[in-house]
Amino acid sequence: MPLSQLSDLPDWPEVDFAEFGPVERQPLSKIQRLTARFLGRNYLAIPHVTQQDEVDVTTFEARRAAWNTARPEAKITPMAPLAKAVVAALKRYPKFNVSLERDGVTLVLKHYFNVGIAIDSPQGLLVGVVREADAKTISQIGAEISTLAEKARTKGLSMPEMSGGSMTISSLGHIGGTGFTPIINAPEVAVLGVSRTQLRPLPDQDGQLTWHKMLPLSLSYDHRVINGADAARFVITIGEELAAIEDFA
Ligand code: CAO
Repeated sequence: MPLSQLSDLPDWPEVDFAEFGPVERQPLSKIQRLTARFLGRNYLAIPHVTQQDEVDVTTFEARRAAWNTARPEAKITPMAPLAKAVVAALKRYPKFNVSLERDGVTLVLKHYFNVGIAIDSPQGLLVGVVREADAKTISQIGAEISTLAEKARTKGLSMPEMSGGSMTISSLGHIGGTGFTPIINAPEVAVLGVSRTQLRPLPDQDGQLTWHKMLPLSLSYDHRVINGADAARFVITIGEELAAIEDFA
């Protein structure tokens, strides 16, 4: 279709569903209505590409399990270490910690490291922001994510609690999936999707198969600002950073 015809899309189909069987109508919640508008805009306005990869979390998961066994009262899920790993990757690849201004030609380079966390609430999807994640420990970030998630699911989050992110993490790892294509939370330029850790047999140097825990990561990025090679390196860095974590305090 020629570009000039993009605005010449057919009208949304108007269907009498009752013709096919019993139906009922339900309005979207306030949050769903807002999210639908923003997600729709971001999906249409940003040229998304999603880098799909798996990082080896065998060592990371062994250390996390040992930590959680020793301190069941201070259990750590993968989210807070992932936020720390994202901060490290943002430091290494600052072109991910930017926003494109409305003029489309000016980049805002951010010197702060605020990580957004997508939270599934009964009213809809919300993103709570952990500010200054670079200055916080994994435990502190974990506690903050729990507080944000609890608040999002009960009272909802205020605008300041949802604003100012450098980049967002959206995890479906507690449910399942092997990959997905998350939509960028504009004006951020990338979002990290996390799926469920999988056990995979992989050949070692001698060709013997050994079991590895592999974490599927899906990094959607704004291709106006970020190139595929950068995205591939960014995801690999996250794997390296997770593997380097020894202390979950
Ligand atoms: N692989 C395997 N298990 C995982 C995992 C992964 N990638 N990520 C988390 N888990 C496990 C946790 O370790 C925890 O295990 P235990 O019950 O054995 O302790 C369990 O899943 C539940 O984790 P959780 O959901 O309570 O906590 P979390 O820190 O992983 O996530 C939160 C918190 C708020 C991010 C999450 O609950 C949530 O709301 N995610 C939804 C995000 C979403 O809907 N995104 C939208 C996608 S696109 O529309």
